[in-house]
This record gives sequence, structure tokens and C-alpha cells, in this order.
Amino acid sequence: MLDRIADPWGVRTPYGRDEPWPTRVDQLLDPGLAEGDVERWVHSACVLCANGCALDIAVKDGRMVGVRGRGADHPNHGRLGPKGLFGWQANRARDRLTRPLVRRGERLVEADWDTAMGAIVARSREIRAKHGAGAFGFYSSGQLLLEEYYTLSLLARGGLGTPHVDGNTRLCTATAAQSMRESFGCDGQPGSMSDVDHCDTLFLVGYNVAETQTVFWMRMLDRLDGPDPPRLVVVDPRRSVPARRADVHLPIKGGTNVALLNAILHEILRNGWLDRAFVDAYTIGLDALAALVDRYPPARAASICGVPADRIREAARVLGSAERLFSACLQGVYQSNQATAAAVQVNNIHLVRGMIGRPGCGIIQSNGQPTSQNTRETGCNGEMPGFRNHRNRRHMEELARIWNVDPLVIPSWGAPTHAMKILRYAAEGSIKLLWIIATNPAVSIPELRRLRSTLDQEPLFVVVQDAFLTETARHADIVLPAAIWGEKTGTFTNTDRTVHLTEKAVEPPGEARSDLDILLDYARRMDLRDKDGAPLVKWRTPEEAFEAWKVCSKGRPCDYTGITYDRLRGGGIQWPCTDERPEGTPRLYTDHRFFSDPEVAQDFGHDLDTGGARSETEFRALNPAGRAFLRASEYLPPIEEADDEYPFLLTTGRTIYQFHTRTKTARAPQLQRAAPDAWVEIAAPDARRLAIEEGDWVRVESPRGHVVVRARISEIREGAVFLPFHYGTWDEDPGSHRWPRAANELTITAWDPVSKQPYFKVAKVKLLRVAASGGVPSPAPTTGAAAPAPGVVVPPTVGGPAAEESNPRPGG
Ligand SMILES: Nc1nc2c(c(=O)[nH]1)N[C@H]1C(S)=C(S)[C@@H](COP(=O)(O)OP(=O)(O)OC[C@H]3O[C@@H](n4cnc5c(=O)[nH]c(N)nc54)[C@H](O)[C@@H]3O)O[C@H]1N2
Ligand SMILES: Nc1nc2c(c(=O)[nH]1)N[C@H]1C(S)=C(S)[C@@H](COP(=O)(O)OP(=O)(O)OC[C@H]3O[C@@H](n4cnc5c(=O)[nH]c(N)nc54)[C@H](O)[C@@H]3O)O[C@H]1N2
Ligand code: SF4
Ligand SMILES: [Mo]
Repeated sequence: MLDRIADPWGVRTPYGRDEPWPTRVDQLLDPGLAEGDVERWVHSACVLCANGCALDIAVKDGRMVGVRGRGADHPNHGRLGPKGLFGWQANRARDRLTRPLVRRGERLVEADWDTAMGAIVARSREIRAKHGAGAFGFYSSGQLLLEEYYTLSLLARGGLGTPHVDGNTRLCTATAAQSMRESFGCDGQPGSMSDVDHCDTLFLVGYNVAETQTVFWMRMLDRLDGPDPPRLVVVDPRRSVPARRADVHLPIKGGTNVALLNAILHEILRNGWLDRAFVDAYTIGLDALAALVDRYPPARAASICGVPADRIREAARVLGSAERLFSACLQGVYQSNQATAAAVQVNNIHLVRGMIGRPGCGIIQSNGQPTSQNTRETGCNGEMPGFRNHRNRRHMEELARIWNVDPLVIPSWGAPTHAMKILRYAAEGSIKLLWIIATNPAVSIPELRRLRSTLDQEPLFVVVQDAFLTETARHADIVLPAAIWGEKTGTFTNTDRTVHLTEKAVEPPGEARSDLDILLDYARRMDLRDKDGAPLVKWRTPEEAFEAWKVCSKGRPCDYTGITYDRLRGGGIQWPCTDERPEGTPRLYTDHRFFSDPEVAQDFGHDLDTGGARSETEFRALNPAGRAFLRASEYLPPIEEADDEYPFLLTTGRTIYQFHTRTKTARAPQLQRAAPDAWVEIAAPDARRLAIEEGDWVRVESPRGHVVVRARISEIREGAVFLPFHYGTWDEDPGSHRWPRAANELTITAWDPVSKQPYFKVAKVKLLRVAASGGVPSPAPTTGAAAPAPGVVVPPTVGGPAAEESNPRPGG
């Protein structure tokens, strides 16, 4: 028996290059239950990150009683991380929403569905008649199911006809998608997670994979512990667990990724480590890239990034001599300065080295949320369904044909509105109905004070659809109780395009309904019709919705036509999956033909510095003809840097045990105990200077707000501090006077010019010690990047008996 809180990654199963990753089946059942007590195992996959670990849900007496990884499935080969093992307990929480709530003055009171839906529909009809489609805003998620998104996309874009449809994926993977459009012409991960089995070099940029995709890290660890291990290069201002294992760790100053990556490209080109034949045949733009990176010798980048020039050279040598390079980025790129430009430089490294479309040569511009890929595919994330290009008239006509609506109904005259703009329109009053589904912006959006005042705008009608009474729901006019994972059926797609089916295991609590049923009900009550007067939404069940989506995806890069629910019952399938490729597609671009043909491309590209869009004519003039784009970008400093008044650079992010705003993980006792409250990570030399000791209460203040949390003296880079963003107010004891602790009180309302993803990773702050620790250490876990610096003694994070995994069976 293993304590999977104290040891999140579990026992090692080392393997060598080109060998299969051994199976290890992780399982957790309620204490006292044996496998024989389980009545049914229901087919599913984990929805607590984009790894998409395949699992079965154990059911007894109509209740979930545990989970078990599926050994045959490609993302996890049976393994589960701490969130996967323990997180499902949230479904059984006693404080689930079970009935709709409607606002009566200051209070939200229970109502029946007819009353709640009736109120939404009455308000919608009035707004539609008076103000038109542009007065509706939909802000959804990366956590619904494909069928739900597709229904939302149709009813909002094809039915009401509003351009204001986006998701929290704007905060999450907007840059991942945008960087792939800029480099390859379309969204879609080139690589596969199985590239880790074949690579000789791993490059992780701004990606704390050990804590955020724990099972993917298990795969990397098993290679690192096996024969012929890959070399590992990590770029992260914190000494994360991957950084501790790295051959080269570059603890760069936050916000300087582009300078560093330009220097790495400088070294690769100058030393002739490029694949000239590949570059000539399959890419365009080398000359401009070479001319630009020529101005970034390592010494220059060293002074910008605050790391030694020799270490940059060493990293470049490792990447430049790799024969099979696997790279992955995440929020340290996408939420940091020059997000798209930086992500694109990682694509460039692969393109100049000809390392794409072969086993071991993969790029994953990672997804974070479990279903963020589907938001993007179906057009709920400020994009058009099927990766269609809103500026390509033929694409839009085709979509109108599929939906059987007048092409003029689908708003394609401009770029779909991005989330931060939707919120601005809501604040300014032009959006009058804001429907928030499966996201908790009152904790997760930058600069919370501003967000709260938006939600409380008098004329704005706010609908919140969630499983819990979140911080956001408390500001709503109507709250709709949602059935969640395990209580509904549908599909979702992980970070390497693997599509999974998740089946309903148990009934939702009380009157909670699936998001699909809620959206179908709304479309019916609004009497949304197609151009022939038939009901607009022509499906009733998840499987019918999936079949309709297949029609929409046909012929596009994300072609699902070869997939059926029945086939998915045999395990996940990577899209595209068609009659010609019935087994799915592990890697894109095996023929080195990219999606840059103007008739195929999802996007015509942008200026990476200003975000200015290229016209179709400009795009055609480049004559890309299936070649990939090498895009160059100068380093530009972040909009906010440390100064005399605010001498520290704040970055924010995650810990292994909590998921986002903790609506699920805080309701799993083992996870909540492991990381019960917020903290701030401070480098030992900075702490000494400010006379701050472990556990002391520190006020962290930016020009926008402040928090007061306990200090963890960690190995973060000097001058930088880190706050986890998980901690809002919903579980604070109202009687106890607490200080503010949400990281987003401090962050900036500003975003990447190209992807429009907010900058959660750079804000200037000052620190002030406000109270002594009283001998109590900070609540930060000791297992990940928040581990105490050498010499700082704190009790280790452990789980105890209830956090033990039953039956870990290597090879089982
Ligand atoms: N346990 C857990 N796992 C999760 C989630 C969760 O909430 N909890 N959420 C899921 C989701 S939706 C997402 S998006 C992913 C996010 O997964 P990650 O991106 O891995 O997580 P973060 O902690 O946001 O940021 C990663 C790292 O970026 C570094 N960083 C900050 N600024 C910079 C910079 O300028 N440059 C570089 N190179 N690095 C920088 C930080 O030090 C941090 O270690 O995790 C997914 N998995
Ligand atoms: N400072 C800072 N802020 C950040 C980040 C950061 O790194 N730093 N990261 C950003 C990123 S990458 C992300 S992804 C966001 C995440 O931010 P949020 O999306 O706000 O986070 P969650 O807590 O996952 O919110 C999801 C909500 O959906 C509900 N829910 C779950 N399943 C279902 C369902 O099936 N149906 C319905 N209707 N509801 C459901 C949950 O109860 C929860 O309230 O935060 C962003 N904010
Ligand atoms: S790695 Fe992600 S998908 Fe897998 S068990 Fe952990 S949270 Fe779930
Ligand atoms: Mo995310």
C-alpha cells in the first residue's frame, strides 16, 4: 500500500527507448470495500486535466465508490494521479446544487425548472426583440462534453446569431491553438504522448508537468529511470520537480521566454544544427527568422533572462544535437509575456530541425482543461466549428449548409469576440444577458475587483450553470444545477487528440440536469428554427449530437467521421479518424504537408507583435502551399516589470493537489488536507532581506489589490514570488475574519495581442511581513515546486490511511 498523497507519482516502471510503457493499474475504492463488492464498472476517463487518463468508475447501490485506471489505454496505461484517484468524491458532496435558484432581491431562493427556465426565456425574448443577438454573451468552459459544446455553438451562433461566444479556454489554451494556427495553419497537436517513448531529448517550457499532468510525468520519469534515458531541458523560474531532474534547468526571469528561445534558435542556426533539406522543402520564412535571431547571441539573452550565457549555450547544444526531440509548453508560455510569439518559437525549433511527424519528434502545445480541445473544435472558444476560418467565405457557407441556416445569421463579419471583451461589453452594458457555464470567473479571471463589479451591474442578467454554489453563482440572477462527469454521457478529447467516451454511472443529485439537456430545453423554449422552419437543434441524445458533430467535422483536420460510441467503448481514438484511417492518427504531418493551403487554413495569421490580422490576399501572396511558417519575433518587455515601489515579479499557478477553484478537489478530503490554504513562495535570499520566515503572514500587494497569506521559503528564483490561484472564498468560515487570499485580486487586465490570453504570470508586487508564524509553517505542500528551500524544516505532506491506494498492480 502506497500513500499517494505523500508519493503522488507512485512506483516506477522504468523502460527503455522504443519499448512500450509498462502497464500499472491504479485503483482506489472506498475504505473497507473490496473489488468483489463493486456492482458495475462504468467506462470513462478522468476530467481533472487534459491528460485524459482512461478509467472505469466503480458503482455500488447507485453510488460511485471508486475508480480504476484502464491498462490498455494509451494516455495512462492504467495509471492515475492524485486528482484522478481522489477527485471523484466531489460528486457525492452534500452541498451539491439540487434545485434551480432564482434571485429575489438579495437572496437566491429555490425554484422549479419551469420557473427558472421560464425566467431566462422571458428575459431572452425581451432582450432579443429590443437589442438583437449582440446583447447575448455565452462564457463557457473547457470542462463540458463535446456534444454539449456543439449544441451551445449551434444555438448561440446559428440560432441567436451572437458573436459573443467564448470560454475559460481563453485563459487556458487560446495560445496553444493560436500558435499552431500561426505555424501550421490550423489547430491540432502535431505530436502524441507516446512520443515520450521514442524521444532522446525532452524540452519543457513553462510546464510544471509533474504537478499538472502527473501521469504524463510518470511516463517521462519511467524513461528517465530506464536504460538510455532522454536528456531533459526545463525552462521555469521555479525549481519544480522536473527542474530538479533536468540536465539543464534555465530558471529565467518571468516574461522573457522570447529572448531565450531566440538565443536558442541563434545557436542552432549558427552551429548548422538545422535540417536544410527539410526547411527548404517544407517551410517558408527562414531568412527573416535567421536575420532576427542573429541579433540574439546568448550573452544578450542572458542579460535579459537573468541566466548564465553558458547555460543557454548548453541548452541549445542539447536541443541542437537531439535526434528525436519532444517539446511541450504550457502556462509559463501561454499566460506569460509574448505568449503566442514564444509558443511559435518552440514550433520553430522543431521546424528548423525537421523534427515533426515522426515517432519521438513531437510538439505538444499542451491543453490544460480536460475538454478544452472540444471547445475549440466545436466553436465555443471564439472560433468557428470544425476549425473553419471565419474569413473564408466558402467555409462559412459550408457551415450554414450543415446547420441549414441563412449564412447571414452566423456572425462571421469580424473575429468572434474573446472572453475579456465579452466581460467588457457586459460591464459597459451592451451585453445584457451573460450565461456562464462550468467556470468560476469570480476566482479565475484577472483583477477580481473589476469582475465582481461587472457581475453586479444592475441591468445585466446573469445565468450561472454549475454543480455548486460558487463565488460566481452567488452573483447570479438564476443558478441552474448541473449534472457533472459520471452523471451524464458524452465524449471528450485530450491533449494529444485522443477521443474518449464517458458514460453515465450514477443519477445526478436531486433535480440536477446535464448541460446538454439544459441547452436543448432552452433551444426548444426559445423556439429556435432553421431556415426551413424546422427545429434548429435536431438531436435529443448525446449520441445523436455526436453523430451530428461528425457531419460538421467531415473533411476538416479534426475529422471524427470514423468514430462511433461503440468503437470508443473499446478505448480512446486519436483524430482524425476516417474510413481511410479507421484506427485514428497518432501524429499529424507525417507527410510534412501542413494545413496552410488557403482553402484549408483555419486562420490567415497575424502580426505576432501587434496582433494585426493578415488578409486573405496577403496570405495567398505568401504561397504557403502546404508549407509551415517560420515566424520571427523580437523580444518585447512585459507590460509590467518590477520597479522601486513594487520590487517583485509575481507569478501564479497550481499545486498538484488542487484543481482550479477547488470546487471538486476541496471536496475530496485527502486532496483538501494536502493543500488546505493559500501561501506565497519567496526565495530564501529575498526572505532573509525582508526578515520573513517560513509561515510568517505576508501581505502581497499589486497596484490592483492585495492578499495576506503565509510564506513558504522555497527555491523560486530571486526577485520572483509565486501564489497558487486556487483559493477563493466559498469555503471560508463566515465567522472567522479572514484576509483576502485569491491571487487574481493582484493580476492585470491585459492580454496577449494575438491569442488574447490574459497575462496571469506577470504582475509587479511588493511584500510586507504583517505577523509572525507562531511556529506554524505555511500550508504549502512539500512534494512539488513549493518544497521548502534547503535548511527550512517543515513537516512533509502526507495523506494518511485514507489516502492509500488499494491494489497498485504493476503489470496488472
Ligand atoms: N494539479 C493540477 N493540475 C492541473 C490543473 C490544476 O488546477 N491543478 N489545471 C489544469 C489546467 S486547466 C492547466 S491550464 C494546466 C496548467 O499547467 P502548468 O502550465 O504546468 O501550470 P502552472 O502552474 O500554471 O504554470 C507552469 C509553470 O510556469 C512557470 N512560469 C511562470 N512564468 C513563467 C515564464 O515567464 N516563463 C516560463 N518559462 N515559465 C514560467 C511557473 O513557475 C510554473 O511552474 O494544468 C492542468 N492540470
Ligand atoms: N491567477 C491565475 N488565474 C488563472 C490561471 C492561473 O494560472 N493563474 N489559470 C487559468 C486557467 S488555465 C484556467 S483553465 C482557469 C480555470 O478557471 P475556472 O474555469 O473558473 O475553474 P474551475 O474551478 O475549474 O471552474 C469550473 C466550474 O465548473 C463546474 N463544473 C464542473 N463540471 C461541470 C459540468 O459538467 N457542468 C457544469 N455546468 N459545471 C461544471 C465546477 O463546479 C466549477 O465551478 O483559471 C484561469 N485563471
Ligand atoms: S493526470 Fe490528469 S487525467 Fe490523469 S489522473 Fe491526473 S488529473 Fe486525471
Ligand atoms: Mo487551464
